[in-house]
Amino acid sequence: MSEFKKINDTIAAIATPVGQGGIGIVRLSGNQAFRITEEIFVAKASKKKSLENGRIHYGWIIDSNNNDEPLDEVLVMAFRAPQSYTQEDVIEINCHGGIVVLKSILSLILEKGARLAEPGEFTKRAFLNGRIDLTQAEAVLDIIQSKTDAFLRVSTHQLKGELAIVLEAIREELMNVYTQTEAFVNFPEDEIDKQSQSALSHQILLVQNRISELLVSSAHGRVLKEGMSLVLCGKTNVGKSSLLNALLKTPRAIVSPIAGTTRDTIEEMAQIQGIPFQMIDTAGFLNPSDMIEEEAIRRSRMSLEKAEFVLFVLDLNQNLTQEDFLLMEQIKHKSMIVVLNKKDLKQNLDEKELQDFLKEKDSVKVSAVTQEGIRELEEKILEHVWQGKIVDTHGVLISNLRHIESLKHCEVTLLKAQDILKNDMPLEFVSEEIKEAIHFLDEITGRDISQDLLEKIFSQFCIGK
Ligand SMILES: Nc1nc2c(ncn2[C@@H]2O[C@H](COP(=O)(O)OP(=O)(O)OP(=O)(O)O)[C@@H](O)[C@H]2O)c(=O)[nH]1
Ligand SMILES: [Mg+2]
Repeated sequence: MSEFKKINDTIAAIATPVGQGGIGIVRLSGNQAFRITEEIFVAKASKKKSLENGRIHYGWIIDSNNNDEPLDEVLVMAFRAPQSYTQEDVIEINCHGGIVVLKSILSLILEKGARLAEPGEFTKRAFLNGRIDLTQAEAVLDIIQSKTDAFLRVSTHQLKGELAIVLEAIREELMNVYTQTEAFVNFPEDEIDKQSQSALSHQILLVQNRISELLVSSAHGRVLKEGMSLVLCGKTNVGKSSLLNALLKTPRAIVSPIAGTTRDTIEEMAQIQGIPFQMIDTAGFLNPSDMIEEEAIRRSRMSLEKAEFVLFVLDLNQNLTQEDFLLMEQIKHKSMIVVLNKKDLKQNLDEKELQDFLKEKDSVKVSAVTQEGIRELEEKILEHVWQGKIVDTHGVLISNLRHIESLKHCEVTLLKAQDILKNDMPLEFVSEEIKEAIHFLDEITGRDISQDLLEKIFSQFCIGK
């Protein structure tokens, strides 16, 4: 990290959310953190002002602008470098959780010489000081933003540094290849023989396979992080909104026997066994009777176009109509489950008419009213998401777009290196490609990253983290 300028100043920020709470925390990091705190804090027991490392001190913050009047009763935690979050001297002041008291304490700290921290600056310092790598820093953000248990688990593994360990092992392999190619480049009298050439190619292939595996896992990682969009579509009155409510387990959408009840698209996040889904209920798709319905249909179509997954709903109680067939034609290429709803009523739908459409599609009979079949539908949705593969959330799962991009670049570079070897081109070129591949890995872990990219990553954090 030598290219980044050394950090000398002391930063401070409110680390807890704005609003009322049991406690609020103001945090300082830097070589003046102890001095500043000692100037505004009086310990109750000893009346001593110096803060002992690794202890929690009980006392008062005093207001030097107001005759040293007590400002709040607090607990002060003191961490000397390098045993702290940032590896610098860190102080955390636990005060009462009100915005005025937090702001007053922060102002005192800033008056005594600290600077207001930028978003994510504490974590950035932890990275710059070498306590964590960039994937761990990003895991901190993922944990804070995690919407599901499953994604939280993945992020925790990343925070422990498991992704970095995998990437470091890959990097070592590539370094090994690089050293070999450089040796041949630097000692051209030792011309590479066919056997060494194919051994090198094999080594590169193994690394490339490992990267491909990580990229395959990224599809699951993305789903865990952001959720998959799932659109409910079908002609009017088949029970789309009832089904949405059944999956959400709450009466979110209005349901009624009147055709055209849902006019605008309704979007709601839901979890199925800890996996997040963006569920979108739509209005019917055909025969608008007024301008509002026309707009509703336009929106429904837009949602359908963007949908990663479709639940196509049919009413078992009704015969299939022209409208159903028209819709089937429009969505036949989508990834979907056909939901045959209203299983509790008499079946009038002739399944033979559906034979062709259902040939390569999964279907399930449910009743949104009695909930029969809903569990089976959920299982089927999950099966489709994982495409039969069990996701091992205990292992490493790539979910960050930045990591995915760098890994893709790395993969392409390794393919190029193999092509060069295959075509007996000069080994310098192979060497160059391997160096480039290592650079892409280093971009992920932060070993080799531009200041701009670093700023961009940490700007997504909140102040105080
Ligand atoms: N018996 C029975 N009735 C159902 C079932 N699902 C929905 N219904 C009824 O069917 C009618 C239409 O349901 P909705 O959920 O509003 O249907 P929709 O497809 O959203 O309709 P639009 O928004 O108008 O396109 C309501 O009276 C529901 O109570 C079911 O599984 N069994
Ligand atoms: Mg509806």
